[in-house]
Amino acid sequence: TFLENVLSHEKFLTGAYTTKFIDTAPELFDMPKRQDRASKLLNFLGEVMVNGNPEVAGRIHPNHIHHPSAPNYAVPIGDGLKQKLANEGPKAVADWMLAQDRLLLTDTTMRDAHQSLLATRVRTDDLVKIAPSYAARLPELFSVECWGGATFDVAMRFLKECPWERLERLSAAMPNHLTQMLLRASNGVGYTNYPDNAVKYLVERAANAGMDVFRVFDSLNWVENMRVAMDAVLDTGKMCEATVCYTGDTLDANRSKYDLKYYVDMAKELEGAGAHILAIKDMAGLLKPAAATQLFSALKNEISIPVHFHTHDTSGIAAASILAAAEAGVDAVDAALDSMSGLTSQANLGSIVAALKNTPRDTGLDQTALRKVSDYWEAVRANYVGFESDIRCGTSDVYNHEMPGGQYTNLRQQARSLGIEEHWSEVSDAYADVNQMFGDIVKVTPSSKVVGDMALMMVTSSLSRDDVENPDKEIAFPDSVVSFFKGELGQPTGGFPKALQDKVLKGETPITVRPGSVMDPLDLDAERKAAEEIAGRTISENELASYIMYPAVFRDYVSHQNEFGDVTVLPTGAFFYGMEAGEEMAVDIAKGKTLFIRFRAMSDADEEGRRTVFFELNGQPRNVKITDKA
Ligand code: 3PY
Ligand code: ZN
Repeated sequence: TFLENVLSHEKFLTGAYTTKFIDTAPELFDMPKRQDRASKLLNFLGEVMVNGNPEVAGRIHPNHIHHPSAPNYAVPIGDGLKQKLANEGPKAVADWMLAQDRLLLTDTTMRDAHQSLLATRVRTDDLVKIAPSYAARLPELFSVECWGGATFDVAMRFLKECPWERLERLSAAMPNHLTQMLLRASNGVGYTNYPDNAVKYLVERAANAGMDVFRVFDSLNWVENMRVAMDAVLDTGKMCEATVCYTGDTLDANRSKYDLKYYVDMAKELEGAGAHILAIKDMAGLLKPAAATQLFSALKNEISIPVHFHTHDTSGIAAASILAAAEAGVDAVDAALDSMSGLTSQANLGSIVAALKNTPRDTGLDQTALRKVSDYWEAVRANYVGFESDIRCGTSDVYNHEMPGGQYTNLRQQARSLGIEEHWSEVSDAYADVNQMFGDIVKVTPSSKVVGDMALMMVTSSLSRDDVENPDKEIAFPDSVVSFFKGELGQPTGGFPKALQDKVLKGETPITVRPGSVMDPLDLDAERKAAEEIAGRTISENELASYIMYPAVFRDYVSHQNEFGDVTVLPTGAFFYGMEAGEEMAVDIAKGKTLFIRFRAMSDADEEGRRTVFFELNGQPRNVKITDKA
């Protein structure tokens, strides 16, 4: 009620009100909206407690819910590279990188590490809570990778969160740090080519929401297909980190398609296209230490922009390649905080810092602060146990199948759901066969999905490579494979294997030009109208970008939001698993507006199958009725 609002108002409680209080505090009147938000949240919690959150159905639940808290600190936050970029521009940041003796580090914990270990499920609440510690205690980091890749899609699809709010909140909470994202060039943050103006719109919105460093890659290393995204980044004044994806083995003379010259030539082409930084993206973790020495020495000789190395620890020896790269003069590397490192994730950041201590490439990072932040992630990770894979150790099999770290656990999960997990070694062999059959291609989202789909199909249908290549044997190729051979992801190095392409396309003519060049531009006004129709309200420019990337996911997301409100405000334990009887939590639904929610009890189902869930909301009893679907 109005009176309650007055009595609980911050100004009233602290005595900081005058006779004009009511006129100057319009929020006193927003009762229906506030009620409404509270009711929606209680309905969501009731749903989770009666029927379970479908996102964790059938998954292991944590033994007990952790309440991770960020370490205390009292350090003023000074200016950092974010200010340098804003004030002096991207070239100045690149020059600064080149002038450093120390090895620069990007922390990937907020993006790739949880994408690769926990199916990308880490929620905004867990990310934002630790962000101030990054700002205060880890100012020496080069950047914080916290957005893009699969996070955009998963935030909306599974976590019912707005990816844009995540970015804006992280950027605000780390005002000194460069934020970094992974952008799949013309595939945006999706799995397929988008029209050029859609890619440009996404990049503009991201820059506007606080994104600083755009790592741009193409899933077939086709530079032609990277220019639209690169130019869009260059136009925003932010940093364009153009990427060479690493595959094969430069040490192996029999894998000559991807030799040292191939990588150096592509790097030069990207430098010529205006990149501020060059990334070597070793998404599967195939770059061996001796090859790293060779590659980074060559790159440091041949190009004049800083070089940034990204790899995965699937083999268990990523750190050896990182230290070799450091020795060879690489400017920056990616790593994940200790408790989120290893296996299909990045190498251990704290250990790299320790290994380089008191050497010419000493990173300058505070080891105590790193340990504290890692402790936080350890507690966070425990709440996501249901999304862990059961991989326990590094595997040299990665040099055989060459699966990206972000795909490996995913594909294993898919194999499990198809009932062929015991045949995993067949899947990994099929994956390697498909790669050769498709002409030895770069495998990274979305080309990796094409190879994965085909490999699963072959194992579930007991097809060999000979069967697939046999012109007389009818094969029902997966849609992604047909699209790949049509040229819809672009052109692979060395072209498509002709005979197989003919067989897949059954006479249809593939395109050989850049897919974006034959797509009509999106009519943004029409898209907006369609999205607003779906949402039943006006939408923001950022939401328009969400809709453009994922129309169907956006529809489900806004419908969830209309029913339950903004569930991002809930702590992770409550979001996935509900509350314990007697438990109380404080939920900040807006600045200065906190709900105190206590769960008291739940009734048996009545004759209509409905349970009553008894809560206290700010001390007052509140019940919701939820249909038990069991
Ligand atoms: C992604 O595109 O999401 C990746 O992580 C590729 O490595
Ligand atoms: Zn990666």
